[in-house]
Amino acid sequence: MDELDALFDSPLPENHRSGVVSVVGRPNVGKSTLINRILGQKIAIVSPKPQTTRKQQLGIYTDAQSQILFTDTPGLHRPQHKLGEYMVSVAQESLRDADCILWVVDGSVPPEAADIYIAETLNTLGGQTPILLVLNKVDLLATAQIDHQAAYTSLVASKQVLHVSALTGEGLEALLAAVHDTLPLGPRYYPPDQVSEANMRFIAAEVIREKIILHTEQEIPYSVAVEIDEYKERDEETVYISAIIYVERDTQKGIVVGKAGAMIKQIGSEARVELGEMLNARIYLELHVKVLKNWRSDPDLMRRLGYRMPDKSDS
Ligand SMILES: Nc1nc2c(ncn2[C@@H]2O[C@H](COP(=O)(O)OP(=O)(O)OP(=O)(O)O)[C@@H](O)[C@H]2O)c(=O)[nH]1
Ligand SMILES: [Mg+2]
Repeated sequence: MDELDALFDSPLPENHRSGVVSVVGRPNVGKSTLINRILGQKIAIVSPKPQTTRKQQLGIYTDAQSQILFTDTPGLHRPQHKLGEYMVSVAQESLRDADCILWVVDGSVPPEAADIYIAETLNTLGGQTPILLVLNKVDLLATAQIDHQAAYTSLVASKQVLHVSALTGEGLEALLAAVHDTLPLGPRYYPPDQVSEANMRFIAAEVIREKIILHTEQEIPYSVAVEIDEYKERDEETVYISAIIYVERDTQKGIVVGKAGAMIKQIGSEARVELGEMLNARIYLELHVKVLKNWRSDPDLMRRLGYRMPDKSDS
């Protein structure tokens, strides 16, 4: 808290820097984990399964010298349905406005086809924007093991390589310093205590979706969308949330509900605990499961669920 007070109280130095940092990489390399770790709190959901993040999300990091606006993006991959196309376009859009790009890779494994595809995308940007190559998950490398730095650096014209572990925090100070150096001089755009732009309805839907991803297998994590249809602060200590979980098929509904409702109870109780801690309130959470046939292939249904294609126009 003292640190935060100091940020509010002291004037900005003349050489204060700020800017937008696009965090891209293939699914599951740890982009969201990295941003949560840098901010010291969870603003983005995380899972061991790929394609967890679906929308661009801002993570605001403030210190005495700089304000860094990290944009977490969906993992870049070859899309197989309209939702995938949407996710990829969100990530590509984020590259356009960035002052700096963090290309996050899993440094514990060699590049995959998806990494090569991303490197090609980055190379078409023509070197206008500085790219930092971030080899994440170095905690998984045994000391004797060689990392895969050379294999990744050969793919892209990146001046700088950072070795980090989003899990342990190793290397993050050096990463922040390197990002700071790429940013232009600029003001503080957000108050120093603000870490995200997301509202509580969105966060609640995401936390519920994370619990579903963690407890389900195969197609279900990818087929689920969560909509908050009621969010009420009943009093200072109590929040009432009613959410609809959409799946694509009747069989999926059966699995998400579970035997005698066991699965949905488990998902609800984990989401309730986490949201309760976040909001420091007692949460009443009601979950309903509905089938919305093949919504991931239907642009109208996707829009209804909040996945709206970014405007392609240049204006
Ligand atoms: N060992 C280890 N695991 C990590 C590290 N960073 C992330 N992970 C794990 O990697 C998995 C994926 O992390 P996410 O942060 O969801 O990955 P992402 O890149 O945001 O994935 P998408 O949103 O699907 O694109 C999770 O199980 C994390 O716990 C790390 O530094 N070390
Ligand atoms: Mg993510």
